[in-house]
Amino acid sequence: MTANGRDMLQQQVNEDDTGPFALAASKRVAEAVEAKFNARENVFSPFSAEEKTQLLSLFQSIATCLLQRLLCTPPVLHLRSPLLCCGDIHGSFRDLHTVLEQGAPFGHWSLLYAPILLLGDFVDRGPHSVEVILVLFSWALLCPDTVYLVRGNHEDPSVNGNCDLYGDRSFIALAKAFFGDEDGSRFWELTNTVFSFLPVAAVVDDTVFACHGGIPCLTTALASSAADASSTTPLRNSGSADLNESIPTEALFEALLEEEDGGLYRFETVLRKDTDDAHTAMRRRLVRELLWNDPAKQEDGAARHWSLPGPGASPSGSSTGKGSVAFDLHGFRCNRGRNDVSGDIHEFSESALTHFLERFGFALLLRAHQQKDTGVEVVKRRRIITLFSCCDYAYGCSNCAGACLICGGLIRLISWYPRPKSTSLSRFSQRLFGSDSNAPSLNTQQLAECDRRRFRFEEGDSSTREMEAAAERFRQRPLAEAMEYG
Ligand SMILES: [Mn+2]
Repeated sequence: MTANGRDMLQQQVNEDDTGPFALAASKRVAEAVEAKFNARENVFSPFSAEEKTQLLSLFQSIATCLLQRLLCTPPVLHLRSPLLCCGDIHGSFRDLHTVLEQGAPFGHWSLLYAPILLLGDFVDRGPHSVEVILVLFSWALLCPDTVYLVRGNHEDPSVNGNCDLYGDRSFIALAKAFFGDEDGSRFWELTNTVFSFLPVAAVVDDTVFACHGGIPCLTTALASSAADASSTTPLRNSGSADLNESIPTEALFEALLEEEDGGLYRFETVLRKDTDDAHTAMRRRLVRELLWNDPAKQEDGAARHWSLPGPGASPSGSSTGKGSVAFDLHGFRCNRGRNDVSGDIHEFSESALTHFLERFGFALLLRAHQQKDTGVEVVKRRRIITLFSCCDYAYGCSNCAGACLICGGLIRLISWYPRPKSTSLSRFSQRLFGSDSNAPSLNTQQLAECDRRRFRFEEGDSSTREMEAAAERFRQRPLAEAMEYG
């Protein structure tokens, strides 16, 4: 966290009576921001300078109070279904609004049907990162038992402060455009301070492991000491140039799962720091991988030992196979899809996934981090669900948004697309959020009776294919006809 952000928070924490005031501030901010939103046009009415000053002042109380709560929150949440799970929001207030509108009667945060777990990447790329944060932090404070935020790789100042990469859609640029340079910087710093305290994963019903990116590369203590004893043992990941960073052990990860004090896993940035001592480096790496890793699309790396590219080679050549690297003995390799050549972040194989799930007693991995045409994708023999909860992610990319409802051993996949500008939402949305008789019951009594290790997908492979086909139809037809999907 920046010195400035820390000072601001310390100053607020020292004031005893921030709690009730922050709750009132949250209500005011959530209502003020929602009132300005025109869902039909996907635009906000302008905030006056005075309103912005008030928002920032109220937000400081909200962030401070949220931070105090996060100080007492473990780094891995342990949650019970029913639970609505969402992936990347990326500054799309429209999609956050859709979730609330469909997830709560009258679209009011106090009436959510089921708790919501949001798996990170709240900011960057979309047009309304500032408004998303104002409302999300307000909800999180108002709804400690129904709104859960987990950190994504964009909840990091090294990423959301990167104007070179994200231009005027970077979070820092939007914050400055909204509040002005000085106040915008303060808002951005304060937000990133809260980000650094967010939990990094969640476990649902003791069975579903949820995080933004993917499973981390872990080693057994035995293998770790073998690596220490023999410098020639190639335990580090292929292509990894790290010198100060050891592979985290499974025991360390187990401790993280049960950790009461998240202090060891709170980092301003999860990207590599050369100044870390060995223990800090290992923990930072563990969090970085949870936030950044992806499942490998192809499993051919183990059989084909491609060499690393030489100096000056383009990392983007991986699509042809040239420059790709083999999985290491843990089933991980450089994440070439994200232009990683040094092993800072990884792709993991199906065997790595199988080992992870069996080792820690999970049935499946729920994650976000990658755009999918239908907003949701089930792969690796139904053991990975990817959620992406913002429509029209990038210009020219007319993807649907997705989410899933975990309930009583069932997982219902959900997919939606922006409503046509001039048409009512109701008929379309009812189909999406399941008002039919097959919708899972929200009777929590059933949860105790269900076999938590055996999830049944309400939308099977064929339905997934249907959704993909529907997404294709969306792209090819005028928006008004997209309403017919269901
Ligand atoms: Mn991401």
